[in-house]
Amino acid sequence: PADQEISLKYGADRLGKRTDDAMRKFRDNRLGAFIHWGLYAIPGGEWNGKVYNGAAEWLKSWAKVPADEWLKLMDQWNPEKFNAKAWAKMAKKMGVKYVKITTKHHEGFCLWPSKYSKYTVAQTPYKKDILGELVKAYNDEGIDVHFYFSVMDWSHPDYRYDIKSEEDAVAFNRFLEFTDNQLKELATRYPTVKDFWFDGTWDASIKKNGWWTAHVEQMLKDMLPGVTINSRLRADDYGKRHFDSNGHLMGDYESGYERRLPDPVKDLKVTRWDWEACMTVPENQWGYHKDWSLSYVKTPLEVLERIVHAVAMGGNMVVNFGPQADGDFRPEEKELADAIGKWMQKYGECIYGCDYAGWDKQSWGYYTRKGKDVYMVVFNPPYSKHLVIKTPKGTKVVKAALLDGKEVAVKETARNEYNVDMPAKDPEGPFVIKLQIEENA
Ligand code: JFZ
Repeated sequence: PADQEISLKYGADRLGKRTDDAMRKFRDNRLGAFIHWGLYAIPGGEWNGKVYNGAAEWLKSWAKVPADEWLKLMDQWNPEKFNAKAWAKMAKKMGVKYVKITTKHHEGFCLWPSKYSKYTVAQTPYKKDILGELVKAYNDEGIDVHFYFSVMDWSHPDYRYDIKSEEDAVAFNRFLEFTDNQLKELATRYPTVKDFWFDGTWDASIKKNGWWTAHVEQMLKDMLPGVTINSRLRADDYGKRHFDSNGHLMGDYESGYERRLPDPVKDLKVTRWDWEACMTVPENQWGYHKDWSLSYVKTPLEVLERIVHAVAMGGNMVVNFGPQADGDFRPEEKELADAIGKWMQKYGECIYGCDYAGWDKQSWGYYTRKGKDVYMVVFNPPYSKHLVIKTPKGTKVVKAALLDGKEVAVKETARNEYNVDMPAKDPEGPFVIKLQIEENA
């Protein structure tokens, strides 16, 4: 109850989901791609002849490379095969409705010509504004652009991990001002940006400055009406992150699900708020790593299952790509984008604009729902050839059909229990059955 809550200056600004058009678009998009591209793509996980297994975008840290030495990689930044239009076509073909781009990762290198930093694309042999080219190309294909932004910045002398002295406080305040300037610059230069996804906000320095995280959210919302902001930015008065000290989500959507997903039976609480998960294709490589044999690499089918899993629980899924230093994508990523695209082309109706259905999970797969349409997304066809479904009280299934309109038999076997037949022709791979229902029957 509200009267038992503690009062917070920098807690949640709102209870419950946002219902405006911009948020609805964010939610309806459902499938996105992540692009992690920075200097780390050049060494690709190898430094001085040693290959590191850890995430390639963290190589500077694994190999203990000093910032000035790391930033010399800028002299080699010349992605000759980079073609923003080709990237946008690839995304379109994959069926993603939005792309999240690393404007600046922890290393501090900016994909746009920021006037507040020396470490930008403008100071490389390539010179051109990569971010600007991408925003235009994606938008031209009707794809929304979201900005990833790391607050933690290894290139900046004023960054602090903690505030332990007056000197730290002064330096860090300068750093926060620099960050505000960069964010204002991004919002001004690229006003079609739909979302800011903050990262690198876990240090004590930021947790002690919860006011600043609330201020940044407000600042961007004032500049860009409708913009969405992830929960990872925020810390409240007590340094509590994502959810404030009263347990309320801060920002517009939860961004804590990373390389993992909520349990489809036990974690149904996530259906009460908006959330977005993101995933890597190898175990944990966001930036380009030259050796993908060092960890398990998910198959397109496994990626697809995670996409459906997220949507079935009212979340979005963002699949990561780590482009090569030459501006092209590795073959595995091209194949993955193609495979997902082929499936989305055929079955996307059960993803875009869909939400949690509210029906009990069955072992054959997942339900999604759009209005009165309930979709069965079948990953594990049972030997019995009968797909068991259990409907909520008062809900009747009157018809079941494949997305091409071909009906499949559905039989009531008990109260609120049905058997849906497998299609006559083996669909080979995950397929979708659309149910026509009657409620309060
Ligand atoms: C961060 C970055 O450090 C990483 O390089 C990548 O950009 C990823 C998308 O975000 O890594 C995190 C951040 C948060 C969690 C885990 C890894 N988390 O909340 O579990």
